[in-house]
Amino acid sequence: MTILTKIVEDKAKRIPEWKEKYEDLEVPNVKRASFIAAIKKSSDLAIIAEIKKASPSKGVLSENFAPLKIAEAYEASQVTCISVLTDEAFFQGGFPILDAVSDKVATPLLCKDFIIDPIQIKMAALHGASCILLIAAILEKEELVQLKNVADKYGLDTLVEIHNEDEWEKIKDLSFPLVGINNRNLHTFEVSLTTTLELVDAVKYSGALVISESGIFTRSDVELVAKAGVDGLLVGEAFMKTDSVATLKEE
Ligand code: IGP
Repeated sequence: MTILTKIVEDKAKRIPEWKEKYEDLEVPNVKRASFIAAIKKSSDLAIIAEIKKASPSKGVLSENFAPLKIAEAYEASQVTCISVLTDEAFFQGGFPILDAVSDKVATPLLCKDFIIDPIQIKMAALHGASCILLIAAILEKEELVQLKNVADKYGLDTLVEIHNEDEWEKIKDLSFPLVGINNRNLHTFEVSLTTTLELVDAVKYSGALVISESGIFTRSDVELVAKAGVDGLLVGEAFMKTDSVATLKEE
């Protein structure tokens, strides 16, 4: 069993408890900072900076994890958007973190989780997200359509994530406006920026905005994927470890 399968099994177990807690709550009709609009508006390469305490592949990334301080530092560095890990079991994140960050900053927020059920999208909306992640590797085509519709209903944008040609084939006629190419294989944890280089042309040709996700550490990594034509980057570990948005942004 791969780690991704384990994560999804764990999520499935928690759904009943979340349904009970959140099903009757109304999502207020609030004006959310638009995630996709922020990426479109960014004249430079968009940067989505992630708040991630730990990961199953790397263990704890930040010993003195202070999510609100990180969020403020990200906002001060004028990142385009912020991604907040809300998975507890494997990434030591949580919805309370998303909630607190959304109170603190105006930067559009991505709820970074393994979404398999509409209730999780409601939770993202209730805790201040502007965008949700849908992972093509764990969802059937019909589920992707259904979950995207739920996000639309709550006024949330959707970032759909792919890692290979088959996943692109699965989503390519669904007209997702924002597509992430994950350089990390979530089954094996192997990371290669070649993944972005191989998929970027097809995704761009469809008219979607393209984000290169994971494994970006150096200025030359940035240049490699930027040259390939992506619209933005999603960076976690490099920022969590070095607190260095500037090193990737500066020429
Ligand atoms: C960030 P990195 O290698 O910079 O820390 O990666 C982000 O792309 C990664 O956390 C991620 C992720 C995911 C996490 C991409 N897709 C799906 C959980 C679920």
